[in-house]
Amino acid sequence: MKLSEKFMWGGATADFQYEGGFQEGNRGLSTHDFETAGAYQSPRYITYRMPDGSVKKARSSFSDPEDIPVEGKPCICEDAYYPSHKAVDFYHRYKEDIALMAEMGFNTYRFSLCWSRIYPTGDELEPNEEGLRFYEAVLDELEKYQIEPMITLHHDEIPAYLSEKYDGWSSRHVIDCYLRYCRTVFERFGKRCRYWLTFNEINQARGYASTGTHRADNQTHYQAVHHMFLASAKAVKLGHQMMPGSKFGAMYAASAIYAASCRPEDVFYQLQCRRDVYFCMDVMVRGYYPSYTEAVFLRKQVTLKKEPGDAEILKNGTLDFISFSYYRSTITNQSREYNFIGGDPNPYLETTPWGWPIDPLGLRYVLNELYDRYQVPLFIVENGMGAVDEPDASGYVEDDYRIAYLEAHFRAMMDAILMDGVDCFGYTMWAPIDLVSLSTGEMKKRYGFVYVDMDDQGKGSLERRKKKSFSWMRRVIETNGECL
Ligand code: BGP
Repeated sequence: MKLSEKFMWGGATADFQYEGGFQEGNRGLSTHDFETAGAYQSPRYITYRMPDGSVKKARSSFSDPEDIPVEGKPCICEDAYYPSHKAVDFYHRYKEDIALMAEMGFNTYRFSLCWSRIYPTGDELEPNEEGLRFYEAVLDELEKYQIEPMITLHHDEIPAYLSEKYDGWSSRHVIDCYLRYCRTVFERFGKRCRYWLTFNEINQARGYASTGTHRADNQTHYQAVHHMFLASAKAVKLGHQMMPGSKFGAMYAASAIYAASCRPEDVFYQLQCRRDVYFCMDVMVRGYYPSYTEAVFLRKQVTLKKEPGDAEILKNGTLDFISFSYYRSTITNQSREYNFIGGDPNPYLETTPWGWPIDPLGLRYVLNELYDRYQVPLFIVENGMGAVDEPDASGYVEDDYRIAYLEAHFRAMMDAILMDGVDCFGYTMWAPIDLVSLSTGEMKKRYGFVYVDMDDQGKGSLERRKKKSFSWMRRVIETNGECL
């Protein structure tokens, strides 16, 4: 059993977890530059300078309205460690890293552009040439090895200035800023990149880092998401006009969602939770708000501010394919509010050291469910196992647990494609080279085929070393999944 020759195999990364160089090449500050720990850790603090020059430190959830910055450039607190600042230094090591990807046989690589590297504040009219040149150099390197790029335009972050000045995506103005940035990169990279993702895990985008808004209420959240929908649809339309043949997706956090029991109430509750998770794709793939939204908004006391023409924009910018991340399945429980990352333990499944249930069949379930629901091509853009890797005396990591995880997920993916008839045209593993974890901000949660010598405080040589899974993956790709 093997996949077609055209199947796309590769890896995926995000700039703030991988790139570093946060003050190089005229890059502007991005929301993640203010996270001293992972995005889901609390308390998180950001520090910024007030208009009178004083420095304030506040929880990034901004529970106290007094803490909301009014004006002024955000500043970094000197006594804290910020994982995004150095990350694992792809900025200086991209040649070495891409050579490793080529050695594994990747024919695609998904990476995100840092918006504030290209438009440092996000609000200026002219792009930063140095930022564009960096990504051009990355694309040159990929071309050298015939690795097809897939670019994420927005991976859970926005220029910090747009957050401070406009409260991020809660402002409609940010759509214009995003479109200007898209136009620039389409113009510059359009001939070299066919696959584009407008947003990463848009159904999970909530809070300061990913939406840039300082307010956590439902009204602000859904208004911000509405603006992201419009921005995505406009980018898709523009991209299709500027780059004939280009394909657009948006990335969505998927999970097989199981009911707590066969009690009809539990099953019905699970259906409601699934709608919460599918909501974004329903709008972006079908091009309109689904009928159930009305009841949801009523329950959540949300009244969206829409402008005439919004419905038309959504209709004219639907996605060509769906890309998604799959790490785990989840169990819903009516007595607790549904939380995609949490959920009750599943007695039938083992978990990773971070408690994420390992459920390969859940991947086959998700592939089938998505394809049944939308009938558009699918791409698994993130999947992998976060584990604690212990190098032996020579520095070698025998990551058999990772091989077992991937092998089981590849079998499930191949069953969905070859036996169930699902149209899934690619897989990029998260993350081929160790990088900083999004949820915890740690280095010890590692995903890669390549070990990076760096610890949770950013100390280490940054040397890259192949793990056991490296040659295993090369063989899988070489044989298109025949040898697992
Ligand atoms: C996804 C994000 C990635 C990545 C991954 C793994 O939600 O798109 O950026 O980090 O999850 O999560 P973590 O790093 O928290 O283990």
